[in-house]
Amino acid sequence: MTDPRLAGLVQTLPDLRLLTDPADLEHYGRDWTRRWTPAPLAVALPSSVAQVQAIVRWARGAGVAIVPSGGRTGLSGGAVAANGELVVSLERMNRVLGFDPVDRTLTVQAGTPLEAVQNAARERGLAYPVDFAARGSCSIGGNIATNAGGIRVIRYGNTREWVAGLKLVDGRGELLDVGRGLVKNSSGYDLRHLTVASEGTLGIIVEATLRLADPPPPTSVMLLALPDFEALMQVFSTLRARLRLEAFEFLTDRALHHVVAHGAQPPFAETYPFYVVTEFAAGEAEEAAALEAFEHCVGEGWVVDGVISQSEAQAAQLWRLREGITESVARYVPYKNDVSVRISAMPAFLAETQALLAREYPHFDVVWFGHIGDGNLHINVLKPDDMAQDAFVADCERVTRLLAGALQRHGGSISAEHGIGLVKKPYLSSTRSAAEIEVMRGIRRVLDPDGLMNPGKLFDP
Ligand code: FAD
Ligand code: 2HG
Ligand code: ZN
Repeated sequence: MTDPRLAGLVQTLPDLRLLTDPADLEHYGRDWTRRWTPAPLAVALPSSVAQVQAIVRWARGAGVAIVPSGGRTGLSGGAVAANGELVVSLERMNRVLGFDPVDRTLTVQAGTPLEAVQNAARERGLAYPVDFAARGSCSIGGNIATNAGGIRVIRYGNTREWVAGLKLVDGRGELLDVGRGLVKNSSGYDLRHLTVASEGTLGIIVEATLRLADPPPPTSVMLLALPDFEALMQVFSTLRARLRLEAFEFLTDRALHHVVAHGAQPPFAETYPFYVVTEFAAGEAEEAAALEAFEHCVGEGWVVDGVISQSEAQAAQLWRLREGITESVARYVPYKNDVSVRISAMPAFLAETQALLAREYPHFDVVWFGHIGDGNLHINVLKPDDMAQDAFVADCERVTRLLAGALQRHGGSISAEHGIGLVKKPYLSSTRSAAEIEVMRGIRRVLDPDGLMNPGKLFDP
C-alpha cells in the first residue's frame, strides 16, 4: 500500500477488500472505451451497504474522488478512473435478496450481473426483459446508472421502466431508499428516476427492486436482406402492424462483414447492403402472418432475401450476427456514436446523416447498426491501423460536432442508451438546454456537495 491517504480507510474499515496492485488498477480503471490510461488510487470491493457508506464518508474527509464501478462494459467512459480516484466496485455485492410473487418484484444487490437477474426471474416463472449482448458481464447498478436499453426496448422499454425502487448511498454518505416498490406514489419528486441515468454522479446504487414481466411467448427469428435505407422503415412499419414484434434490429453489410470475419456463419450466399434481425411471437397463425408480410415486402421491393429460424439453435445463430458486432470491431478501438431521434423523424434524419458521413468519412470503415424500432442508431467509425489514435479521435470529434448539429435540427439525443460519460460530454448541450444543465448541476450539488462522485463525467461542476 503506497498512498498514505489509504491508511485512514484501512483503519476505518479493516475488513474492506482493497486492491492496489498495478494489474488490478489497470483492470478496474477502464471500461470498454479503451481510450484513457487507467490511473486509480486504489480499488475498494465493499461487501455491504454499511461499508459503502463508510467508504463515501471516508472519501469526503480525505477529499478523494470516487468512481462507482459495475461490470465496466460501458461504452462512454463513465467508469474510467484515470485521475487518482478510488474505484468502488460493486462486484462482491451480487446476491438476490428477495422475490415477492404478489408484487412480482425481485430485489438484488447492485453488483448482480444482468444475466443472473434474468435467470433468477426465469426460475421464478417470470421474466426480466431488459436484454443485450453484455448481459453476462454488466451489472444491474450499471444498467440503472446508464438507463440501459438493448434489443427488446421496442416491446419492454428501457431499464427505467423496470426499476420499482432502489437504494442509493449519495455523495454525503446518506442511504436513500427511493421508490420502495410502490406501484403508486405521488408524494413529490421521484428520486428513483433522478438516479436512473445519473452515471454514478449522484451516488452509489447499492440495491434495486426490479419489476418482473410475464414470460415471453415462444418466438421465431427472421433475418431479412434489404436493398436500401428507405426500405428499412417500410419493412418496420409493415411488420409492426402485422406481427407482435419482440425485437427489430438492423445492421449494414460492413457490420455483417466484421461479425463473419470474427467467426459467425454467413447467412446468405450473396451480400446485401442492409439486414434486419427481427423476433416475433410464434405459432401457426403468426408464422403464416410472417410469411404473408415477408411476401408483401418482397413484392414491394423492400426485401430481397430472407430466412426464418426453424430451431432455437438457428435463432441463436441469427442473433449472433447482430449481437456479435461490438465484439467483432473491438480491436479497431472504434469511435462510437449512439444517437436517437423520434421514430417519425428517422427517415429524414437517416437521409441527412448518411449523406453527412459519406461526405466526411470517405476513407474510413463506418459500421452502422442498431435499434431502428426505437429510433436508435449506432455508428462505429473504425480506426485505420496506420492512423494515430489522437488524430483519429480529433477527426471523429469534428464529425460528431456536425452530427450533433443534425441531431439538434431533428430533435434527437447524442446518447440514446450508453450515457454521456467522458465520450459525449462535449456534446451534451446539443441535447439539453443551458437551463436544463443548470438544474442538473444544482441537483448534483445537493446530493454530492463536495463534487467527489464520478467527477468529470456527464458535465463539469
Ligand atoms: P459500468 O461500465 O461499470 O459503468 C457504467 C456507468 O455506470 C459509469 O458511469 C459508472 O460509474 C456507473 N455505475 C456503475 N455501477 C454503478 C452503481 N452501482 N451505482 C452508481 N453508478 C454506477 N448498452 C445498452 O444500453 N444497450 C445495449 O444493447 C448494449 N450492448 C452492449 C454490448 C456489448 C458487447 C457491450 C460491451 C456493451 C453494451 N452496452 C449496451 C453498454 C453497457 O453494457 C451498458 O451501458 C451497461 O448498462 C453498463 O453496465 P456496467 O455494469 O458494465 O457499468
Ligand atoms: C448494441 O446495440 C450495443 O449492440 C453496442 O448498444 C453498440 O457497440 C456499439 O456501438
Ligand atoms: Zn445498442
